[in-house]
Amino acid sequence: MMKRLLTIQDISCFGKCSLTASLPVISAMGVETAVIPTAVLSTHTGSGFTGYTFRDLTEDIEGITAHWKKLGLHFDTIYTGYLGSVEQVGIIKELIAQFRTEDTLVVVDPVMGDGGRMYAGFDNRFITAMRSLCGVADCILPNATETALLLGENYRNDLTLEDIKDRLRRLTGFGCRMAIMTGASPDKQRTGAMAYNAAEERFVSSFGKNISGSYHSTGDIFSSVFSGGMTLGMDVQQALDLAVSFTRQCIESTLPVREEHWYSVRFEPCLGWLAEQCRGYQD
Ligand code: PXL
Repeated sequence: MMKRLLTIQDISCFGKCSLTASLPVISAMGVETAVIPTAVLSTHTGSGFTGYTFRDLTEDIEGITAHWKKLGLHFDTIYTGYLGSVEQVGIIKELIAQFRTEDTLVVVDPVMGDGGRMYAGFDNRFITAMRSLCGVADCILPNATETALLLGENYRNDLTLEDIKDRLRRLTGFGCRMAIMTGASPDKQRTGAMAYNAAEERFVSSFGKNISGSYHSTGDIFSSVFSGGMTLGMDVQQALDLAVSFTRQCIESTLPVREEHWYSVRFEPCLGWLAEQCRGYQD
């Protein structure tokens, strides 16, 4: 049986992030992907776009869930990303409780900000709600900015390896089994991700050559590959290595066209490679 993943995030109609990045990426990995859109936006809210439309879809979620319950659908993985409102976070916690079975992996990417700044539209109430969603997850995948927001600390861009380990330990205090810091840079040469498994008290990391600059959508792409990889049965090291390597390739593919492609990364030429890496894991 093909593995099945449900991802819950917005559709930014233009801008290649959240669903319009996750869906092609996870499908290319050979994992069946169902979606619940949390909001529809004309573009993402990142710097460079102003005047975007935003329609919150909170009201639709309970109807979708009720229908799916009648169909008896099962998901191997539930992966949440950008959520549209505080109220929605509670509804999604409920959805997870309803659909989770013993073998379901719940991945929460607490999308709230980057580069030390919170995205437009979020506030302290949202951070509190996101902490409680992190508490029901198996794995959470914050970047350094989201880590600071969740822990109620000031953002720092100079975290050492020991600082990263300290934050990961404290993040698992919310109740999740594993916390993974994405875009983690323990020194100027390397960027990647570091995971802490609280039950085993074990760290796993994957770093590649640092590429300077900030690239929109790479968090969503990283979380998608990690979630897809875990769904296929990779271990954490394999899923992290694949996510780090694919994300780096997407950035490298964007560098020559960065001026006109500032709003996201050019992931499309890299999908064939990703599919190839996953072939051996499919049933
Ligand atoms: O890539 C994260 C993300 C997802 N969805 C929306 C966003 C952003 C980041 O800016 O604005 C709508």
